[in-house]
Amino acid sequence: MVILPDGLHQGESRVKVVFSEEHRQHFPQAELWMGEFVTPFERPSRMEYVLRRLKQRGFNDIIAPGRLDMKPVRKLHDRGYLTFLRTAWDQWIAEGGRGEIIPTSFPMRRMQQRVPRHIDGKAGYYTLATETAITAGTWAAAQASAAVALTAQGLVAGGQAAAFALCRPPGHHAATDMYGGYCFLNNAAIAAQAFIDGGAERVAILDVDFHHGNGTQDIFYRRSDVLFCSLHGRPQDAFPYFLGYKDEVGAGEGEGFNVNYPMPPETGFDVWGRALDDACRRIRRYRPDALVVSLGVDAFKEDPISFFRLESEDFRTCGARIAGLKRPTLFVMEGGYAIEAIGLNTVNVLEGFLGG
Ligand code: 6XA
Ligand code: ZN
Repeated sequence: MVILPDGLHQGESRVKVVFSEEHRQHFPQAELWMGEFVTPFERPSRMEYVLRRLKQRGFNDIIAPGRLDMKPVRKLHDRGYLTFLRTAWDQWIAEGGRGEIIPTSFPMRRMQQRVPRHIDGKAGYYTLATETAITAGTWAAAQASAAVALTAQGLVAGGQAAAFALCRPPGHHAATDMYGGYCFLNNAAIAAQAFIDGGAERVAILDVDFHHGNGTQDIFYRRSDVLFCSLHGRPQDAFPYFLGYKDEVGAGEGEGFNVNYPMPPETGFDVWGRALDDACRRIRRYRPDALVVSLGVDAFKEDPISFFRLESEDFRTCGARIAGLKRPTLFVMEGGYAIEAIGLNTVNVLEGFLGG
């Protein structure tokens, strides 16, 4: 039997998975993509592909989340923002909304940053991108997704070496008071906060999703108790476009605790892997009590909305390098849209982590 970091035994103890069927309540019909309304890339069936592969590979310990503890959520997200998410659909319907909520006006340069009363304006105030529609069940699904993250976090805080929060909708673009990029509540950030609230002094978040984790960066930008490292498509060319540069290093107390690795189109594992190694070195030096991995697999070469060139096997190497950090580790699902391959790529990270 191979003894893995921090008490994981290969073949004996697989990573526990937390998952909720409630994600289905969020199923927008349309996403505005290059001038057309298309079926959203972030769709419920993504979860089926991941679950199928998990089960095929023996990850059978799949549990439902407990009730959502709003305490860490309220610590990180703005109160008005949470009220907006909870009430948006009803207000939209009451004010004549017919389809899904897609705002049309935004508080841009030199305009007022005051929350309007009208739902179109309010949604415009709280969003960072219009591809993400809000539907009747969005708030329920977002809460369930955060509950998935917190339940998995509880397993790790309780002594499990690792757990996988199979979250949908994803979270890393959700800022203190903004939704977008398919995200509403920042699941990884909420889990990191829960580690801190449970007594951790330092938590590292490693974001390997193709897109910059602007929301996570925003939430922890002035804090030194959470180190944030993000590998992503450079903002000149990739969503979310307006954050994710190398010179964003944190501010105040948080200076030096935000590390961005923006990379150009066509980046393959040679360059991406070096960035990962650098992030791992920084995380090791930081000596976190726990590690949260924002696990998107859209760095894959066939992802339809991304431009890196990772192969499926590279995700295994990625998992192995994360295991090398020897920290209690929580994996939190983010993006990945090459639908047939997201199961394989996600499970490869977990298997690489387990040493297989
Ligand atoms: C919008 C692209 C949203 C990307 C969402 C994502 N055109 N984030 O995968 O990780
Ligand atoms: Zn992504």
